[in-house]
Amino acid sequence: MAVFSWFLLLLIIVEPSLSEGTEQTCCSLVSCGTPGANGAPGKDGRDGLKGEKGEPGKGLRGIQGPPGKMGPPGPPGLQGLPGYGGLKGDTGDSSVSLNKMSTLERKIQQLETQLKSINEAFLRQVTASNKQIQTLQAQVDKNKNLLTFSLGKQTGKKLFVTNGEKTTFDRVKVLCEQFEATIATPKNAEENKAIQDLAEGTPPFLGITDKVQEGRFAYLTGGRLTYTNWKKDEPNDHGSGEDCVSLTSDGSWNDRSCEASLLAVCELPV
Ligand SMILES: [Ca+2]
Ligand SMILES: [Ca+2]
Repeated sequence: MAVFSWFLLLLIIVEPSLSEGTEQTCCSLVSCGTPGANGAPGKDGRDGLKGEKGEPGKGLRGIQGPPGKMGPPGPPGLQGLPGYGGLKGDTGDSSVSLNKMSTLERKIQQLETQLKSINEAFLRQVTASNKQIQTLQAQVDKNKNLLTFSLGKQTGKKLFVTNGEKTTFDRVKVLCEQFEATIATPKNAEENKAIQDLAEGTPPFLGITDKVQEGRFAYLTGGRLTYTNWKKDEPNDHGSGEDCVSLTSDGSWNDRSCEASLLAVCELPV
């Protein structure tokens, strides 16, 4: 039995090596056995290589969609070449042009004349305004200086004022001139009393000197004295000389040095 089995196996192995001519003999040998049942299908093989792109299909194309949104503006283009010059115009009528020119020139001259007149009038107004401003400023300065003085004493047509400052004769003269006043100069007993009351015991300078001629006292305007009230034994031109005049506390006059520091009293017309 074992020998028979080996014989059958030998036949099966030798069968593929037989020639076609011997196939019929071999089949007769195989058909002799019972055919085996079909085995189960094998596993799927690996994916093959990708084929070439096929031809476009022959179906209907879809409808074209709406246009997309407008994109951002592009950069400005290069400047174009200059255009050609225009055609030469027709020659005008020389007589009409000259008339128009002369008319225009006359109008321009008229306008220039008017403009010049306006400028001159404007300058006159500006100059007048400046003068008015200067006048007003001078008045303000005068009143300002006047306000620095105490409320003075008025008698007759004069107002005597003082700022309480004690200084030299020349300085008092300048102070008074700053607001168009002069140094207090009594021309009668009433004015003399008004200055005395205002001074309140402090001797003031009077607008009287003998600078021009020693011993010959006169007003600053040069006129001779029309009223005097000298103290006894005055004027005496004491010491190195006394060419100015002051009012004493009792209202009498005394010649004093012009460099002394005495009260500044000015008089103003009212
Ligand atoms: Ca003198
Ligand atoms: Ca004296």
